[in-house]
Amino acid sequence: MGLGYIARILEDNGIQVLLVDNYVREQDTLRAIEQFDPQIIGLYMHTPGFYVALDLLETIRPATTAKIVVGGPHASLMPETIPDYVDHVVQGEGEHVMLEMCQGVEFPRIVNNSVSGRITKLDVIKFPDYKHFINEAYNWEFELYGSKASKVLTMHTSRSCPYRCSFCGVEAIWTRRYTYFSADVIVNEIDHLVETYGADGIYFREDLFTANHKRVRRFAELLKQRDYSIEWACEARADITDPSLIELMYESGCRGLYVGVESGDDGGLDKKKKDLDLATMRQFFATTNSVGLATYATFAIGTPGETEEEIKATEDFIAEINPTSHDKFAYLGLPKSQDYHTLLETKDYYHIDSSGIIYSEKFFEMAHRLYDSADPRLFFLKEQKRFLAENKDELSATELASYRFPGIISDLHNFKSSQNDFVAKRALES
Ligand code: B12
Ligand code: SF4
Repeated sequence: MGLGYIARILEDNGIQVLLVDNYVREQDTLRAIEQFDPQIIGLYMHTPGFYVALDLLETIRPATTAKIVVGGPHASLMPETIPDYVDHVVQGEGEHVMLEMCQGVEFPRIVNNSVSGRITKLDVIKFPDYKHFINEAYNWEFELYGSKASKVLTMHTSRSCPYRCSFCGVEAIWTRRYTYFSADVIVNEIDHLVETYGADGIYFREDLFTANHKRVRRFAELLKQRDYSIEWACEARADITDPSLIELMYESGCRGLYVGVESGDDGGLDKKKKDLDLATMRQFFATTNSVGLATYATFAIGTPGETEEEIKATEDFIAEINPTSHDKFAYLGLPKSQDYHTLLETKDYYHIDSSGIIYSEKFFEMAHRLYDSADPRLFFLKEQKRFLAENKDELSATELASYRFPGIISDLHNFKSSQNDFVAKRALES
């Protein structure tokens, strides 16, 4: 979506754009570059994709004289890890910097747009043009929530999150300043997606769609008044305690909420700086369950300082709140969250890879406890430890999986975990 936003502003200003998504479908990027012959190449980089992006950069650099620009979460967080031959690294939002760069404005190598460059009201920009995505093999469904919708289009309507969870890197990527499109503009865009592409579902994939309850209420009211019906799902916080808002969301077509619950212990929630208590979460899940609104609850387990008692209380709490589905993830130190800094201070890790990801001892143990023994993630970790012991290459788990050990892709066939199943399917498709 990030590249989609950038493409939109460039195209609206008469600049030709070719958008290549190697995540959904691995493509011959060199050939695409040769045919399109761009003056500027922009690359999205997030930390999990660091090694993949490096491989791509190393292929591209000798083959083109085009200016190469890297942006995205990893560029915002760890610009120092991006190779010197990259002409520009953009931290923060890319729309205006890329437009000005294409128009010939000169920039320093590292463009820090994270704080002062933030677009305060997103309504001033346009949503990505779906012509770039519509014919690609994306997941056009949201089976995770039991919905039968089959033309589910993704939207991203807000940036950042005003909260401060200790394991989360959002603040370091965006600052805590929450910006968003207004409800009216979102619903107008949905009108367009329904009319042009026959959309029957919208999946809001953003850090926190529901941070501003007033916006959510207005959005649901407007959508309910439309003469078409459409289903939607989003990432939410378990802090919506007003049952009338949850009911309204359901009536407007909401069929699924992706909720980070994280712990079943008030002390544990405090340590994770969740700024929520169990009583509020109980109330939230009682309402979603009574309304029939599906929930997918997630738990980051093994964050620094978490105790066995807290983990046991989390198990009990999952049974009590009864979400429609849930997953527990072993905490891995993605750069620059508060917990990440704690791990650096306590030195409680066995490896930091070149992208900056910290592998804590607890992570290794927790992954073996939480994931099924056939889960390929465990295979990645074991291989990674072996590599480290033999002092060979420095590889991330993801990298081991997708690039160095193609054979294990077949293991993904058997890999079932509600959310990651989609990721696995995507990997197989591409
Ligand atoms: C949709 C999504 C997914 C999808 C699709 C991922 C994909 N590969 O396409 C799914 C569900 C599969 C997914 C999975 C995962 N995800 Co995810 N995901 C997102 C999410 C919610 C939205 C992405 C988006 O559309 N953003 C909207 C646009 C507007 O923002 P943007 O992409 O950052 O782009 C802007 C700027 O960064 C910049 N920019 C971006 N590219 C470029 C390029 C240039 C040249 C320039 C100049 C600027 C620029 O300009 C853009 C417009 O302003 C983000 C959260 C987020 N807020 O971005 C997490 C996020 C990217 N995911 C994250 C993580 C950790 C994961 C997983 C590891 C989770 C897990 N434990 O399994 C996996 C990894 C899978 C993989 N290998 O990619 C982290 C990455 C953190 C990091 N340090 O990089 C994020 C940032 C969430 C977070 N807040 O921590 N994810
Ligand atoms: S985990 Fe969710 S609620 Fe907490 S800071 Fe990150 S995005 Fe916000």
